[in-house]
Amino acid sequence: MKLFYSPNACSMAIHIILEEIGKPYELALVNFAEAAQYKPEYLAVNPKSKVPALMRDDGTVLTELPAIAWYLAKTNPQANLLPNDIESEARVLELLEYMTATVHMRGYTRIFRTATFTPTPADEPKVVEAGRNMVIHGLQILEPVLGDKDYLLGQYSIADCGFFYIVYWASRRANIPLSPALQAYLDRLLARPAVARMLASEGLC
Ligand SMILES: N[C@@H](CCC(=O)N[C@@H](CS)C(=O)NCC(=O)O)C(=O)O
Repeated sequence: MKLFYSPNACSMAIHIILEEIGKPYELALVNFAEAAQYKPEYLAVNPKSKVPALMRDDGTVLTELPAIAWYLAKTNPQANLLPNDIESEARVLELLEYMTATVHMRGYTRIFRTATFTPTPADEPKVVEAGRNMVIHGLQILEPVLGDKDYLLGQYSIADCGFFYIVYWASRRANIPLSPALQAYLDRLLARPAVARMLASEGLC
């Protein structure tokens, strides 16, 4: 199993899941600073030019964060990263889809890749502002799902591995203040050994 990743990218969610599972895996750095995601070598792995991508032992590649997360949880039931009932699975997929497709793609991407949203540099502050508002709205949608539980579903799951990067980016990349409940949630996740190993491996601590 090989994870194609970039440090501090959303691939960190899958990196955490692999650490939680605890089986041997390889990491392959896709160097965004060198635009490696657009080079033929990586296009042969993932023509979408995105991380995460997971190469399985038979050489086939799985892309899209929610699909990879679900696949890893289902193929490693001993890791207990996905409750074994249809309603919970649907809720986990609902959460991961919202985090990646809405909060990340529509919100954070406006903040981090601003120039791709407007041809007019003078408009960029407005694009960033719109992105920030989308992330803040996303956190307002997701926080009540957490409620006063330790983790989104009560028990720790792949949904929390996804929510980790959403909350971590707010705090460490986008300077978006966290509510006390979300700060406590982030601290809880940071205290997990698998998260600490991921951060160390990605050079983030
Ligand atoms: N929908 C994809 C999105 C992945 C994504 O946007 N990844 C970013 C890193 S956080 C990326 O690879 N960006 C490279 C680029 O757009 O050039 C997923 O869920 O996996």
